[in-house]
Amino acid sequence: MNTSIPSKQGTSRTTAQWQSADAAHFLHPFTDFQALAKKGSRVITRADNIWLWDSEGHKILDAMSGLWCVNVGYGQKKLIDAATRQLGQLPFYNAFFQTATEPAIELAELLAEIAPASFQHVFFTSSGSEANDTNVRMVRRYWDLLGAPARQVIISRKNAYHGSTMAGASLGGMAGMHAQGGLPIPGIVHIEQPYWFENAPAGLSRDDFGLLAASWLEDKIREVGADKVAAFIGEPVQGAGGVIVPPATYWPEIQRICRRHDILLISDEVITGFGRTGRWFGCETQGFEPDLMTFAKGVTSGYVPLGGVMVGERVARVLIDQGGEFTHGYTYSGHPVACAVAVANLRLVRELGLVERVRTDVGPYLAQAFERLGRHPLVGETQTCGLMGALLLVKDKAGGDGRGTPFEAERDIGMVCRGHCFANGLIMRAVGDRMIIAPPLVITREQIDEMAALIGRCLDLTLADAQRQGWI
Ligand code: PXG
Repeated sequence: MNTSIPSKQGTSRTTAQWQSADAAHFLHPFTDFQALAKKGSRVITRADNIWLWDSEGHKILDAMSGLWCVNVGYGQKKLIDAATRQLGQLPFYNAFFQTATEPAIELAELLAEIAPASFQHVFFTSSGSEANDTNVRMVRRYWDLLGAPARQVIISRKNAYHGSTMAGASLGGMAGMHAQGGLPIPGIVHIEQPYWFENAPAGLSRDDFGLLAASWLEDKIREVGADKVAAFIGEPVQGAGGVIVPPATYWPEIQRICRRHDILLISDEVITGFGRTGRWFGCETQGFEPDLMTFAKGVTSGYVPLGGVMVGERVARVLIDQGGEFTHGYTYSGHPVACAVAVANLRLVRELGLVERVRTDVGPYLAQAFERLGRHPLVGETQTCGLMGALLLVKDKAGGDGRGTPFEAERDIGMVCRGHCFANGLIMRAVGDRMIIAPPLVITREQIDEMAALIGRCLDLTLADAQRQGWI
């Protein structure tokens, strides 16, 4: 019999005991193992709506929806019931060998219904990374079948995030990731990102910069040779890169360039999918029509792992009509429990009208709140798109050529600010000097006010630190 007495938070060990077992055995993702072992993890024990509680009983506002995924918020009974029901009825069966399960079929049908009309097919994976690996194999297979096997190269962007597998990390443009393990793999090349603050020449309007940044794709296509390029991949709004919303001119021009050179266009919707930007998919908000879409995270609101690729008609027709066997797939492609949760989740998103709510209500409300935060002396620019937002911390708002003077990199001002968020019951991400949020889509206006007040307080504390240290 287990005689240990639960602590007041209802867990069976003290925080120190959890931390010591964690340090002894658990290698965390994207973590300096030694530094974390010394410091000790924060142990999250339960959650409800937009709130988390840690093992010390602290209540925390989760402005990151877990990791950009808990779109319907925590504790949704319909998702819990769907998982429980499916676990009881059929916890697993595969989709290999000419079999299928009911939830996987139902989800494929539902995804085809909510996606833009040209998307009638889906390939399931368990994560966004696996889905992007699928994209690499699928687009190369497509060109092979069309008698153009030389079309192998995939063009992506610096500071993109497309996952952590060999192909996912290669498609991504994170220098720190490429520095480990001999990446990128062959056949993946990168162009500069459409980040106005860092990459726009002085004096250029945002719209003109959007066209310029898109033209870098055409330059790269010419350099590689169009007959060698399979696809271009991008996030409609860069997420992990710092919530970088491109100028409105960017994506339509990217689409024109892809069409001009007959290159497939992949929209990585892992973060932007399922309502985050105020449409079902981010490409709809940004005004382009991709050939393939990567999804994960919000498809189940993160309750269980699931990802996949939505395959548009252009690619689907070739793979289906003249493809023969596509030698690719995972044990958990179409996992019945994951698919059952996804079906319940997407129905709930519909029932609650969350996509519309982001577009017409809480999205614009967040934009206003961020505009006000933009008046803070530390904030150089603010950007939002639906329920994604970024605040750029600068040393001098009026400096530079009007865009603001950045802090010296060694100040790590984003981490200073993130520390204050941690200590004040708010989870925000720091990407360099950009402080970013992506709260659950169920967040209310009152909760946005509460979040903005917390952000304001953390900005004040950060400013006080910077002044005390003589950084400004
Ligand atoms: N594409 C995009 C656009 C993503 O944001 C992936 C692919 C990979 O998905 P999986 O499920 O394999 O993780 C992602 C994941 C961060 C952070 O700190 C972002 C992600 C993952 C982990 C951390 O912002 N995005």
